[in-house]
Amino acid sequence: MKTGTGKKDLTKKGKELAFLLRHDMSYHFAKGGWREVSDLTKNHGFSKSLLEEIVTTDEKGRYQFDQTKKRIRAVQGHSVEVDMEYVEKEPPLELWHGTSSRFIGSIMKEGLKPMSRQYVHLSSDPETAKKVGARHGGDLVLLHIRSKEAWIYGQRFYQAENGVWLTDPLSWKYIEQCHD
Ligand code: HQG
Repeated sequence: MKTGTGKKDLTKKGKELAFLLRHDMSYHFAKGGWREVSDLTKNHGFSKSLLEEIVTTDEKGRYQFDQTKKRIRAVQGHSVEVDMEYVEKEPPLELWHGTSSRFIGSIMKEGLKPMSRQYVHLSSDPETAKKVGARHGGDLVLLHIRSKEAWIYGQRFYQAENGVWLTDPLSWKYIEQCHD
């Protein structure tokens, strides 16, 4: 007997959930970025079991329930202005950012900007950064970030529950393009 949601449906509802938890300007998110599960079940066609399935199977660990399972949130990636209560954290020596060659001129002039999101997103390994960069099409460019040095000079870093590193706009001074 077939159980659970088909892979295609799960991907579609996952994308819808990403929008509802990161980008939905019509919703007033609670501090921490939480949204009521009851709102998603009553108004957006999610069942509790579907939400559980998305949270547990999401390959990037994008979502999280609170302890009571009455609220759910995305752990990073927001465009809506919400206080995620991230705690500042000392970063490792180096971090990575993958992007498209068409953005490079501007990045090396203006630094990395959050663009439509609340923070600049960085990866702790080059392989992950390459996957992130490949989403943008064009020629992939891998950037090496001297994160510890930036931190020493006052740059703030945070780490989301799924391991993604976040920072405020970052000067080009701490960024180098990798050539392999
Ligand atoms: C670029 C995905 C021009 C930046 C991933 C990036 C990640 C500039 C694009 C997460 C710039 C923004 C975030 C500047 C930055 N001039 N372009 N000054 N500064 N850019 O998608 O980092 O699947 O908002 O290089 O896995 O690609 O959504 O950021 O190419 O963790 O969970 O502007 O999104 O996660 O693109 O990806 P994005 P991102 P999810």
